[in-house]
Amino acid sequence: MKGLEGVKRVVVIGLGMTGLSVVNHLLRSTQPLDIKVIDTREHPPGREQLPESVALCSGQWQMEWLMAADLIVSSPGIALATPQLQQAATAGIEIVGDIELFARAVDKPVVAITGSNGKSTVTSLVGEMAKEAGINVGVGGNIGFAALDMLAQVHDLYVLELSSFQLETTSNLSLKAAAYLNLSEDHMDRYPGGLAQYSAAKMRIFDYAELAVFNRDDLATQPGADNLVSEQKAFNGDLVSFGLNDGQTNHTDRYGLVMLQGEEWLAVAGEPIMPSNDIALVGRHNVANSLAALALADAVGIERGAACRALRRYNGLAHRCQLVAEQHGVKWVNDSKATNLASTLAALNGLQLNGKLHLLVGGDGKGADFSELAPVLAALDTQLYCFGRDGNQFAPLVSQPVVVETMEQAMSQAAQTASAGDMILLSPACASLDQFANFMVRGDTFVELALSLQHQVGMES
Ligand code: UMA
Ligand code: ADP
Repeated sequence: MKGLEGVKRVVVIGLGMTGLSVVNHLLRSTQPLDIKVIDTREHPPGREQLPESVALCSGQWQMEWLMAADLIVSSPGIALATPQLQQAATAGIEIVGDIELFARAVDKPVVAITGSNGKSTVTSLVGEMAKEAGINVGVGGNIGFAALDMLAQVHDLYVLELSSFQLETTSNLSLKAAAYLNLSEDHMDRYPGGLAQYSAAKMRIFDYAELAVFNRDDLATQPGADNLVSEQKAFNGDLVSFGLNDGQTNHTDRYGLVMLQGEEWLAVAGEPIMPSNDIALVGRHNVANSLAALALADAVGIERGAACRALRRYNGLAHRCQLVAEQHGVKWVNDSKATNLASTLAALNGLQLNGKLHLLVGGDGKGADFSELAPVLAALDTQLYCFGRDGNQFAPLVSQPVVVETMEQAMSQAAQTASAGDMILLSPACASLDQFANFMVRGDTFVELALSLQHQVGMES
């Protein structure tokens, strides 16, 4: 198999979505490989789908397997700093991730997207633009469809969402274009070196990119911005930026906004393309996301007309600021994918309500500092409901928080006090893993309960 020359014994760490895709990818190879899987969970999710020919050790590490491997393929949920992996690395055993295997195997153009927020939105937008142009496109990666599974079918273009975890174990990913959307605090529990270490992982997306797309409203995303980190490779490709202004201060500022007869338009190099109000997605952050998607679409030659049709039509993924119920004048909005502070701030930015905002926050805070939320909440008429393991970290941000254990309790209290004109918004600024299997289950639970509670709005118990 290309990129696996001389490899016989492969140990895959993790049997989630990634681990299983790695095993299936390796099994598609004609090269004789001895594949073993280790997952530290007692009951890893992929067990039932694992072919019998592949040995599994679950609930613990199997150091004998690990130290005898020619190659270790580690899942993104496992930190490279884990002592067992460090021991293998010190012994000179190569450790890669699924995206590195994808990079070694793929033979069609690839564009990739990273950033703290907006990755899935931009990834799916570029996918929609390509489909609209009649291109047979594969869309995957961190978005929830393992990258290697895309290789089981033939595509002419790949759009890849990449997390910092995936980029840490990727070294040779050639890209037609790469976008780094924005940087804000997230996953601090995995980055003891703080934001600089987290950003350095994201910057790796530019290592072999022909074109770098960065955010001129967030210059931390510009190649080389993290020159504090010595291992950063110098970027030699082309550069373009996107931003919520007319740019044009230098040649890289191609994707921006212009005013035309009193109306705001998306523009490329100052040329108006379409009114920003025609974008089906709502919110200022989605204008920025649309510009980034346009830049990537242009880089792979997607016809501009098709790209604009996709922007007019595509109204987004579930669990991102989605209106899911409206009764008695009260809106219930599911933003379960807001798993960090910046995404919650984006949901609150420009929010205009006649009534009160009932904001549900909490879960696994991943070591973040939430104090930036306090002035934003003070400027809105807000009742804050705090739930989950780290819910109490939000309580000091407002004068009269409601602190409960579960999201369900928060929702029933909000339903009792809400009245016409109010919004009940789940935008938790935290991961869900303390109380839910993932953010989708948390969002689905919110929707289910919203649909039953919406009729009880305003009925004090
Ligand atoms: N785990 C163990 N022991 C193991 C292996 C995993 O305890 O031996 C735990 C991890 O710590 C983690 C969980 O199991 O809590 C899942 O880890 P995993 O690496 O097996 O995850 P996958 O099921 O393969 O899903 C991963 C991404 N998950 C993570 O990076 C944690 C998915 O992104 C991604 O969609 C999928 O690969 C396909 O590429 C999810 C995510 O939360 C949506 N990503 C983070 C984010 O977006 O913020 C980075
Ligand atoms: P990601 O894949 O990076 O998590 P998503 O597109 O799934 O990004 O959106 C995650 C959360 O971030 C949602 O709450 C969404 O409303 C918010 N969001 C989307 N784009 C941006 C952006 N450009 N800046 C800030 N928040 C954003």
